[in-house]
Amino acid sequence: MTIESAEVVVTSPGRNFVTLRLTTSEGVVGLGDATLNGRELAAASYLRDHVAPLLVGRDPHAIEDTWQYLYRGAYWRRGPVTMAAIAAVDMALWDIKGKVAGLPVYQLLGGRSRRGALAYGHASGTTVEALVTSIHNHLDEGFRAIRVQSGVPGLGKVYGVGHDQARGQKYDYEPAGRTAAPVEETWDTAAYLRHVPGVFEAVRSEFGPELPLLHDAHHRLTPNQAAQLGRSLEPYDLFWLEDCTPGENQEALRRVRSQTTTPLAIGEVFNSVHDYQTLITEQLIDFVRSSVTHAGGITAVRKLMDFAAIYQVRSGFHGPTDVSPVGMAAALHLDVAIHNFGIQEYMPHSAQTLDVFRCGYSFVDGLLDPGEAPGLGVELDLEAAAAFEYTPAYLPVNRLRDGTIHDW
Ligand code: CS2
Ligand code: MG
Repeated sequence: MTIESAEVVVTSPGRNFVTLRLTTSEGVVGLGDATLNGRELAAASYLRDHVAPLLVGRDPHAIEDTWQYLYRGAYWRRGPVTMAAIAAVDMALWDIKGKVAGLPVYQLLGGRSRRGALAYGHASGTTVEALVTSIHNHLDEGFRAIRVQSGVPGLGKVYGVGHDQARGQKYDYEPAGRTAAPVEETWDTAAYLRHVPGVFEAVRSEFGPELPLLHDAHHRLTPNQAAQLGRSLEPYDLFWLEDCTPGENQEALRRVRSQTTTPLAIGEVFNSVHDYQTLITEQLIDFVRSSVTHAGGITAVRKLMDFAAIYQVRSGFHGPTDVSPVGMAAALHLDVAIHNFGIQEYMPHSAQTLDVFRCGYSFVDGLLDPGEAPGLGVELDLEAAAAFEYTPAYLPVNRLRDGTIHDW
């Protein structure tokens, strides 16, 4: 059996997705996700123009060799575009291998280590009252862990806060705006640091001490500000504080870690184990945030998590709607198989998206499960996909009140 065709499908059912579709000489189809929010066409071109021609004729079972061939053979290593493209190939090959074996991918990764993957949902509100309603909505939907994001008095739109929902309304927040250029938002760290502890005080008094609560600072703080926030949130016993400070400077986390016991999660913008090396070996973080889509695929993320296990660092894979259902499925197969699982982010995709990507995974009683279909368990409806043309969409840009560009 060989790879007979490699097709890149860019579709946009409500938001843009990049999917690699491999077909073997025996007609087995494998899918992989290469969606890079705001830079989708770069990943699509890397795959279509530079990788797809090299795949035709290769043995689809040679997953490790293909990964090394694409990583070392590119010469220019790492980076979000390269690693999303390699991830898509890797996922598609695992999908094929599972389908040929007649087994769900998690069985090829060592079988189940747990009944299902604990998921967390995204609650938000422009006010504390709206946030409380959103948390109730997520509990009603079956979530047993909740990410809490709030508006900040005096600021307009801020990261992670969708439109306020009434009781029973579903959360919907796609940050990438379909505009010719990124929307600009205003940020004020001091106002945010003053406001957040009170938000968690209100949430804890409404929902009690046991509900696992998470918060995403989205790369916006200096190490010292991150330490200040981590310490101010200790009374509220967070499951994790995410992206408290830009993690590229891994040593910066030494300062944060020395000042607070609030658990730390970092890495959704990382794409290689090298981005984590100091963070993991010095135990500066508690959770690895990469998605399978952005960090080189199942092969690479499994190795990353085996490395993290030595230092008792657990998984918390990135799972927003800009990871496609194929990327989410790939994460779920790892989630149920690896020993050092932590939690799985889960922003349910829209009905429009699920008309294009037919998924075999499920969310029941707070747990996600990849299902028992052979391979990854997701099918791509090409006809439905063709109905949704790519539309440029950009993530917002943040500026401080004086106009200085800041991390969004
Ligand atoms: C966020 C992401 O889910 C998260 O933790 O940081 O939603 C992030 O904003 C988006 O993936 C950007 O496309
Ligand atoms: Mg995040």
